[in-house]
Amino acid sequence: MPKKAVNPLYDALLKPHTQNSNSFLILEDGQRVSYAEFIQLAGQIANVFKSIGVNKGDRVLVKVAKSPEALATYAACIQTGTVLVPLNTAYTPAETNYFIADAEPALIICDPDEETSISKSLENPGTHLLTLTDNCSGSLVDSIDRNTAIAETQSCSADDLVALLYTSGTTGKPKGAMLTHGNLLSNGQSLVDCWAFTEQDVLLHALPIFHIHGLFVACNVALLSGCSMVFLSKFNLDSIIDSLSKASVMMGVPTFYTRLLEDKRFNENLTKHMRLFISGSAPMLKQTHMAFEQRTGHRVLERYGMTETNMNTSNPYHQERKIGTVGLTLSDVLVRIRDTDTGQCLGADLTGAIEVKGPNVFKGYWKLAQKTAEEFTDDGYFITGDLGFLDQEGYLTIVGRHKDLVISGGYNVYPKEIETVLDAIDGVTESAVIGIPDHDFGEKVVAVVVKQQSTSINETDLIEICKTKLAAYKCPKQVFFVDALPRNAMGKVQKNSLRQQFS
Ligand code: MLC
Ligand code: AMP
Repeated sequence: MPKKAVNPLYDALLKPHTQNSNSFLILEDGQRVSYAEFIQLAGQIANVFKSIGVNKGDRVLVKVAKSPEALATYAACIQTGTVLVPLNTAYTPAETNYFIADAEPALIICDPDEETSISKSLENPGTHLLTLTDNCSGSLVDSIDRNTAIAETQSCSADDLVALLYTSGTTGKPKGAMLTHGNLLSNGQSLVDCWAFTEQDVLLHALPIFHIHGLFVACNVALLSGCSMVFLSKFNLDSIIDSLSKASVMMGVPTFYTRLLEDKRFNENLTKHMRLFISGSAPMLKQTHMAFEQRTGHRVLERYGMTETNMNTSNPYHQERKIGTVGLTLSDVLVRIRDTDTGQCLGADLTGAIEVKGPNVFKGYWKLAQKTAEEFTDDGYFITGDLGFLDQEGYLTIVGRHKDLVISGGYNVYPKEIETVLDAIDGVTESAVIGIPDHDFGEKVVAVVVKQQSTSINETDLIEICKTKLAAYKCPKQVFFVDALPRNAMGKVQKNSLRQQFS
């Protein structure tokens, strides 16, 4: 690797901190990892990649618990020009195998418990496999200990890939969204400005690091501003309540906020020193916003993004935060609303399809050129699949989704994927999966099933079978049996009517 190479993300996120002794991560047990130590760790992991021959453009698939080492793997990917493929730890072996086959990683880093099953299913015998636990052990850690940190960085352009994040679709098959150095850098910089982050901030981080929210939005903003993060392994009410006194900013999905509001310990006293609460990944109900403001005096700042686009809009930090909206377009992003039938661009207050253009928008779907083309307009806007309107002042309100999607606790569930599993079960004639309002998760996944007359299969059986094939968060929380699914004249299942019936 050339010593003084240009590497957009390394140069902006990591290089400024090589001698920085300030805390980057504050762990649950009080241990601290300084910026310099974090970069040293990343350099050691980069050396592990180099020693086994994992090179620029190679995919590094990571399915491990949240830890400083897991986060440093992302930094090592930046440094080496390799492409991080982070996976939800909840995925079943079948789901994991799909991602491995599609991403064709040169290196897989997984929990030791999964090592045997993953290695047995590997189609490419040349794939390297290393392990990492949540308490800093495993073969990756052994390799880190044997390797000194390297300082050299791989030369990369803004257009080079740094991550592949899988997101499902209406076809039910997950697609890898290709994100570049330029995408992440431009978005991170916009967010630091928009949310007024400085090195004085301490960000309370309880999100998973396998989605853009916890990984890029949170960590890139921290690295760019030089602030610290209280790095919790997951969302846990007691840990959040204990950690709030150390923090100045918190980021979360709406479920974080509804759960906090249910706890009497969460009050104005606990939050008066905080400067900002940010929410996104799913709609926050007006009543949650209002209850939060009443309890703490803080108005949650809501923003809107997606895996393919990073963040698009945000309520402002200094000006008015309008409840029910996802705010104003970020400085380098274009958002427009188009009529879903005529394709005409719509003016203020008119609802249509939300389309987005800018340096934040991904490069395309991995190995799916045709699918990529279908998701963009001729003039280069990405069709988000969300429906909404811009008001006279430019604030965006999301009113619904054109895509068949359920968002449960901030996780996306694509009904088609669950329906495919249900429909293949003996005794099931057909199924429709919908989201219905849920106090905790915002929406919860339920299935409406037509079963064969001869079968004795019941709700528990169906949920249990789903859990063997799908990550538990995707599985229906309830199953309703009906004689027939309501269909329109075209034969399409009328999910709106099911949602009304079962909500
Ligand atoms: C966990 N479970 C869920 C669930 N999370 N079920 C439905 N929806 C969810 N979100 C299930 C588990 O499978 C398990 O089921 C049971 O609940 C308990 O699991 P847990 O791990 O103890 O759950 P918990 O810790 O309470 O997790 C809830 C949560 C978590 C809200 C803290 O889901 C979470 O951290 N969500 C954040 C997701 C996120 O980061 N989204 C960003 C996407 S990026 P069982 O059956 O085994 O008991 C994006 C773009 C953007 O959208 O704009 O940001
Ligand atoms: P994902 O594909 O996981 O990145 O999820 C992106 C989707 O989450 C978007 O297309 C929206 O439908 C939804 N989303 C993200 N933020 C918000 C928000 N603040 N309000 C409503 N929906 C949101």
